[in-house]
Amino acid sequence: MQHPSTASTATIVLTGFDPFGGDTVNPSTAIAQALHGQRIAGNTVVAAQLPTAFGAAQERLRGLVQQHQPTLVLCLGQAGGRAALSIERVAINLVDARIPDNQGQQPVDTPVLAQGPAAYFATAPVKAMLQAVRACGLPGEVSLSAGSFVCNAVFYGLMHHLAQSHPGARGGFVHVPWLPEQGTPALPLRDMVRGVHALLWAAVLHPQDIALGAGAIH
Ligand code: PCA
Repeated sequence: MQHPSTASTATIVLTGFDPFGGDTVNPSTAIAQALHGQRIAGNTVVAAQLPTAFGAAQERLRGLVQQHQPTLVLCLGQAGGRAALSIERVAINLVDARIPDNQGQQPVDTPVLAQGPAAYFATAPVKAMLQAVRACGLPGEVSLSAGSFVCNAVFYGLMHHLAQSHPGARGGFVHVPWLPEQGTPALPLRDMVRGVHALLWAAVLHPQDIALGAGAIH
C-alpha cells in the first residue's frame, strides 16, 4: 500500500528557459530546478528546461503536458530590465523578434498560430499570486505584456493547447529579473525561488482569483 503522503500523482509542471541573447545563465531555469520535487498542497513540482527557440519550445512543452497531465503549468522566463517578479496576464498571437532565437530564427510580424484568437488570458490566478509574492516582502507586479519573443509565443501556445486539449488544467507565465551577476535591476536567486514557491502555493490554493487592483494606467 502506498503511504498517503505519496499517493497523489497530481503534478505541477514548472519550466524555465536556457540562456539566450549572449547570456550564459538564465535565472528562470535555476529557479525551476531549485523547486523540482517540492510538494505543494498535494501536487508535486516537475521542473524542466525549454529551449529558447520558437518551434522547439512549443513541442517540448506540449510533450511535458502530455506526459504529466498536470493540474497547473507555470512557465518562467527571464526579462532583463524588469525589477519585479512579473506575473503575466495576457499572451498575444504575435511574434516580432528583435533578436534571433537560439536556433537562428527571427520571425517578424507573424502570428504564433495562424487562425488562433488574438490573445489568451492566463488561467492561473494572477492577483492571488501577486499577493503571495508581496507577502514574502518581494517585488511583484501583474504585467499586461509578455513581449513578442519566445516567452510570449510559449505562453500563447500553452494557453491554446490547454484550452483545446486540457480544459481542467490551468496555465500561467512569470517573467523574472536578472540575477545580480547579469546586470541591474536584479534579484538574488534565493529570493526568486522563495517568491515563485509562494506564488505556486497561491495558485494551487485559489481556484478562483481574488479581487485586488493591480492594473496599469499606461
Ligand atoms: N526570456 C525570453 C525568452 C527566453 C527567456 O527566458 C523572452 O522573454 O521572450
